[in-house]
Amino acid sequence: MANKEIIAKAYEIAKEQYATLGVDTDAVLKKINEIKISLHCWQTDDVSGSENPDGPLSGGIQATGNYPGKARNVTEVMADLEKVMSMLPGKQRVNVHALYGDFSKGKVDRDRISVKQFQGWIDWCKKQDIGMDFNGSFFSHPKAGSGFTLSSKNEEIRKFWVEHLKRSREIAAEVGKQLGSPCILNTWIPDGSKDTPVDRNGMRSLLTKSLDEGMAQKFPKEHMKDAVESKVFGIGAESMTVGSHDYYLGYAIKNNKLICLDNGHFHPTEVVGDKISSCLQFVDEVLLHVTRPVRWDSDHVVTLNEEVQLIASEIVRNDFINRVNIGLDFFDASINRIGAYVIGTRATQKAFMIAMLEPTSTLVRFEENNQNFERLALLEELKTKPFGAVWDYYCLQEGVPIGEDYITEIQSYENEVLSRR
Ligand code: RNT
Ligand code: ZN
Repeated sequence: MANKEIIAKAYEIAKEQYATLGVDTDAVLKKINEIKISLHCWQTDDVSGSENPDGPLSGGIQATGNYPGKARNVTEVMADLEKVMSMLPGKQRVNVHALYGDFSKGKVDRDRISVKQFQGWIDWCKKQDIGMDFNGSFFSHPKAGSGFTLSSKNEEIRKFWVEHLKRSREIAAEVGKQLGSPCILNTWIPDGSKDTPVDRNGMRSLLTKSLDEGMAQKFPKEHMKDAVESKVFGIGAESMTVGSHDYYLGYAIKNNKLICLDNGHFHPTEVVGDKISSCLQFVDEVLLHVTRPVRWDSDHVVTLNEEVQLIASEIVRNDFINRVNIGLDFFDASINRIGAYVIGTRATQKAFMIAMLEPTSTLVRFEENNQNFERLALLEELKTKPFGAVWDYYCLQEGVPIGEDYITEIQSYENEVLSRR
């Protein structure tokens, strides 16, 4: 167990070291609480959901592994998320997929869902005193079996998914209204083609038609905001994705929507950190899906790496905190799932804290004076400043496990709760 006195002492030393760079660590400890991360509910159960938990996951995404103890119903999903939040400093939000409704009073299809199936989530969020985001689920469903949903040339199928989009937006608006915090409704569809398609334009025209129809109803932005999420490829849709980045960025700009940037959805050397200041020239807000792409998989548990660091640094440097909504998107079925959340969320929070501990104005001055050696040197030196001491002290202040102490806590939860499932 971490020694609290040592943590406090280490913080005092770190504080002095950062002060010599012109950085006020006490101010950082306050500001870091402005970062609210939306916890995706789907890491609890490998994107199974409550609608058809034993059905196959489809739509070009895959959760690999069979670590025991996954949540088997919404009650367990909530219990696991409560456990996760008890080990995280600061306040989070929760991000719910339409797959995770309460269908105990009868199953309704995706074109029939309403707030009724999600009132339990809203009430739970009220109890946790957190905001909630929402997603329509355009996969793991027989009507998505052909690989096309909103861009389907089958009119019955296309209409079905348009109705799902409409209903998802209505639910989101009600969520935001009841919770007094805007609900971000993200739309991602798996539509794409395994092999080289011929009528790319036809599919994209249909997608535009469907989005226009599905999003025709206006809601106050205090209640809900639409985001659209692009992707470069999916498993079984390697040759073309209807909702590509060009497509959705254009749609978002033209229709005043949020663009959702998932950092697992781009070519490997493209970085989302570079896209934020580009997109924010033309859209009001961005939604992030923070993840860790590894080879073909876009959804490994987030770790503190350069990619995530650039995302956080760009947001903090430019004071974009109120224009960037931060969500997570990963699903690893091969390790303790609670542990996956705690690692991934803390890694994201750490990236933001490191960004806040940067003497940005000094670096910008170097840059503007063409002192690029000095800029590179300071960026390198910052990497080994005692960030960890500030982080540990933050956890101490927040009353959550310090450093690796969460390992034993998660092991106990595994022994007492997860292993009994
Ligand atoms: C898939 C997208 C999408 C999903 C979730 C489950 O590639 O990233 O965000 O992961 O909606
Ligand atoms: Zn995503």
